[in-house]
Amino acid sequence: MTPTPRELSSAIRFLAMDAIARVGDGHPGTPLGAADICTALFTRHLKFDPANPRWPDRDRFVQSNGHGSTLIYALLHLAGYEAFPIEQIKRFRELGSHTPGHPEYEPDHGVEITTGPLGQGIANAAGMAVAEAMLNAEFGDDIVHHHTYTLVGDGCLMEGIGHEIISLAGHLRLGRLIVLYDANGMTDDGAVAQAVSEDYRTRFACAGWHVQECDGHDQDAVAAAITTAKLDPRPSMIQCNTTIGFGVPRIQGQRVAHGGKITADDCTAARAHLGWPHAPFEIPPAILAEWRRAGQSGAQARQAWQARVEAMAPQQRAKFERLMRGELPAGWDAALLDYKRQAAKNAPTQATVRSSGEITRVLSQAIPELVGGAPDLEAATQHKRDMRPFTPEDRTGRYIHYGVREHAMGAMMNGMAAHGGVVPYGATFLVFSDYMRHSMRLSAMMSLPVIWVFSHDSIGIGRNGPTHQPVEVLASLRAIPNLAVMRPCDAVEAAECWQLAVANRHAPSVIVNSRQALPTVRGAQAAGSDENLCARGAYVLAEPASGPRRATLFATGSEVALALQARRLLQEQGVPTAVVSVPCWELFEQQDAGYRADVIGRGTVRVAVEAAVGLGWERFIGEDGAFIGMRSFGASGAEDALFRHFGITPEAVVAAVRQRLPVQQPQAALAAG
Ligand SMILES: Cc1ncc(C[n+]2csc(CCOP(=O)(O)OP(=O)(O)O)c2C)c(N)n1
Repeated sequence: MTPTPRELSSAIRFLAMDAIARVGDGHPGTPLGAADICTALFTRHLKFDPANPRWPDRDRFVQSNGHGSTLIYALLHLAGYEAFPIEQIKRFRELGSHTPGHPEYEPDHGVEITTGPLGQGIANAAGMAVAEAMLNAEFGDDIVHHHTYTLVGDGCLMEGIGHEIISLAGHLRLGRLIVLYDANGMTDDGAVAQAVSEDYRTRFACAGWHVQECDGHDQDAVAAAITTAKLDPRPSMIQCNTTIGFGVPRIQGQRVAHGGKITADDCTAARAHLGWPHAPFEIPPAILAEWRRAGQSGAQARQAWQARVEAMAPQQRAKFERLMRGELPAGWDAALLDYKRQAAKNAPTQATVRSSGEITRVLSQAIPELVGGAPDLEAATQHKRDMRPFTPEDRTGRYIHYGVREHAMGAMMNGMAAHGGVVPYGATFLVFSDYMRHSMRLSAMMSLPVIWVFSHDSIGIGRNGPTHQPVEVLASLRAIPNLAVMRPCDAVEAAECWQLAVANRHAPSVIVNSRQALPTVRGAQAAGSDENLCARGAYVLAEPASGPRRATLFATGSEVALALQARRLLQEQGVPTAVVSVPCWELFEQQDAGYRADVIGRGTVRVAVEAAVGLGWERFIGEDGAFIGMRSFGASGAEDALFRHFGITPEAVVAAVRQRLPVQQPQAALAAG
């Protein structure tokens, strides 16, 4: 007999419940409450093929309320994903399992993105929908036409990032984005009404969304609403009214259902309540078969799609397949190298943010899939250049006007990178990176190739004052594992940092630029060679003019020129001094010990200079070295006045070196002794 819809969703409920009961913790409320919504989606709508999890034209499913992760694990198991046999469900939350506490990005196994920090998932989904719309515009419905579904709870909609996305996705008319809102009226603290009084339906509607409401436990109603949603050109929100913890008599509809413990008695009571006589982790064959049938239903569509890809014009097909592999066009960096050579030759004195903007113009011509944006800072960051905007009317544009929405930009870029087929970068002021810090952290955790570009990187911005002058941000970004934080010192290094960032398709990069003009210091050195010195993370920019090195000055970005001035003064005073440019700590740490030792110059007096707090510089300067930088927030004033006021000057560097130089015995005295 064909299983009933309720039996299909009960399979999810009991897998989730038994997994949570077994390990002793987890969040039962979401999987129990949203099981019917997801059953309707997976068995009647979702276009996917568990045998080919990476099928480019699959629908994307993002469980934004990641705390209820047993829901997606149960779905992946039931649908037949290889990495999710029943043993994995039993190993929920165990070290090394595919079933960690929150879903972790595993595109080879059906987990499209890491979720857990509430609101990220819905924003990732919007980014995926943007990528889909762009690729659809280029390759047509036959090759790219899929939906992005995201299951969200109240938490995702309460978060500010959720609101940014509602607003922007509505504006951009991301019609193939469908939000399934698990409206259970509960959060961890209890009733949503304790903290919310607006009507979400109205909120979505006035942002330009298509809005429906249905009984989230009526699978026919949910499936019908999805059908209607697909037909509407606007993004859709379906408010699915549910009971949190559905099916467990003690907890359903209660606050405790959100994250409370599930006992053996609860499991027994739920079995009686829902008519599920089966043992823990046992799914009756007929029910499993029906789920597997749903899992296999996409195979034919995928094969038909594959045939259409094979019938594409060879050039178009080659491009599509290259994009899907995440490869860059052949020779993508030729024009960039040319830019670098020109910069070395012309030695401009200009802000690195200007160079960075010029570079994006070069790169956007060489890499058509480059997708840019800056949250309302187009003029200040200059990274739009010739790019046309991506709008509801024109999906071929590659520049997104995010509006003043850093959170949205950050998480959408992650979504785009996870979707594939586009290369996202986003630019804003360094001090506002904190608004997207969580997205940055997640990009590093997932190793997504997102390029985070910043400008206005220090007190060098001058009169805008301490609110806009980052001092602690470099240190805090450097603390994020797997994130290459690069701070170029001139146009040449800017080109090198961009080359590294774009080439790295397996991790995110950060490029931090100055607002103030900086001289080209790599001119002569870079003129004769295309070698990317920034790839080493740190390198000797200037050797001592004569004699063995006695002092080593480390600097990044705008302070490299300052260090060179200090070196000149020291050389005049007879102190052989080297200057080391340190564009990227992360890359330097990957060099071999011999190279690092050569650069660091132990046994010499070591001074680092950076217009930021000194946290972490000990690794370069050792315990006896000096750090010249910021010890407080900045201030409003002229750039030059600020550098003097905070003691970040060549003279201060010279004084710090001289204080630390061992007294040299006169030669005559040594000989006599
Ligand atoms: C940014 C963020 N803040 C806080 C949390 C902790 N947290 C996890 S779930 C949750 C409540 C979410 O409520 P809801 O989305 O309604 O989930 P439900 O109660 O339906 O399971 C909170 C506060 C989090 N994961 N992310």
